[in-house]
Amino acid sequence: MLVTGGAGFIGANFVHRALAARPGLRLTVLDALTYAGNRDSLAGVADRITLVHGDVCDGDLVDALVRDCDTVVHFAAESHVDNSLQDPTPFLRTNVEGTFVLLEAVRRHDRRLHHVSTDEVFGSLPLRGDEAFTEQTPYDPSSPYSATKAASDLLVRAWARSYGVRATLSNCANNYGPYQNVEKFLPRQITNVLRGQRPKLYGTGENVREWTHVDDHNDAVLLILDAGRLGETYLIGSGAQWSNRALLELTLTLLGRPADDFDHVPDRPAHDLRYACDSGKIRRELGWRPRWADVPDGLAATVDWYRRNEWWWGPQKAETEARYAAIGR
Ligand code: NAD
Ligand code: TDX
Repeated sequence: MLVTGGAGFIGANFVHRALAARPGLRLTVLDALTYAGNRDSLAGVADRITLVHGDVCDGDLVDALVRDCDTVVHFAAESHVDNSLQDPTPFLRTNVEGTFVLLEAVRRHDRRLHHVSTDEVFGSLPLRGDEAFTEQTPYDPSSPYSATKAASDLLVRAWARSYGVRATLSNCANNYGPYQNVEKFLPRQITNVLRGQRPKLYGTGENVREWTHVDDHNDAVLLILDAGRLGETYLIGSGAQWSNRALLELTLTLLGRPADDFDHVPDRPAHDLRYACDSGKIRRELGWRPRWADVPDGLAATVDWYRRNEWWWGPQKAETEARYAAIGR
């Protein structure tokens, strides 16, 4: 198996999970080790994998790696909305061109591909109401990040239809869990509190996200690899919708701080109001169920992980907060 972006948050958790689930698996990670990639996330399994430090846009390298595997799981991406608003260039390159390069290699060598994507491609739902995205919802991305993910999804669908590439796609809701970069909402707030800094809430904090534990996401990916129908898209989400404000208050409480001990900062431009996925298809067809359906339990475990693993997140923290300070958030 070739895992692109396997030194990132979801990819590294996937590598751990896939090796545990499939003891004989031979696994290669292709990762450019950008600011978001971290060898330390793979420390416990370093002797069981091959880590190739390289770029998914490098056609010759990708061709050789794809030729030598049966299955490709594609996580590699630029993944942070705020960064995409500051400079979209690497998003176009990695998310669009990188997926194109991979698709061409998969096509040449007739390999199985699973493409990992996000519910952000569908845009924003109204704040109130119980509407949710489905596999049929038209794409309507708001940010440069989600627009490039949407483009990559459409390339995968077209390569499956036009060339018979054996591909599946998944669009998952917001993930949380170990090894998530401290630029993202929950790790940023948890590590702020652990460092004695006040958490930062964008705008009013009424925006709603559906929080899915990274292990539940990765179990879904493993199920799709085993039994997903080729050419199909599967939406993945725990069903647990939380406003940013409510989740921040819970985080503060878990860390023993008053629930209102945070700062409001200016809102993100084009800030999507609400995401929610109807994951009925993967539940019905593949029997997927989230094991961490209860966010307070999953968040408590995640807070505990960040408490115990400052060696992992400490080196990223100052630079990340300096980037936020530069944009006033
Ligand atoms: P991440 O930013 O933590 O990790 C991305 C990884 O890709 C890093 O290891 C980075 O070094 C690597 N990478 C970046 N550019 C590369 C390049 N040109 N060549 C090779 N490797 C490169 O991201 P994540 O949160 O783990 O997200 C992984 C995937 O899951 C992305 O495709 C993202 O769109 C999708 N996704 C994320 C979430 C979420 O909540 N984080 C939810 C749904 C879907
Ligand atoms: O400091 C913050 N304060 C804050 O209020 C940060 C970093 C974020 N927020 C808000 C913005 C969002 O409404 O919290 C919410 C979550 O923010 P992010 O962690 O940046 O996630 P989001 O923009 O929702 O996108 C995430 O989920 C979908 C991932 O980063 C994407 O890669 C994934 O595709």
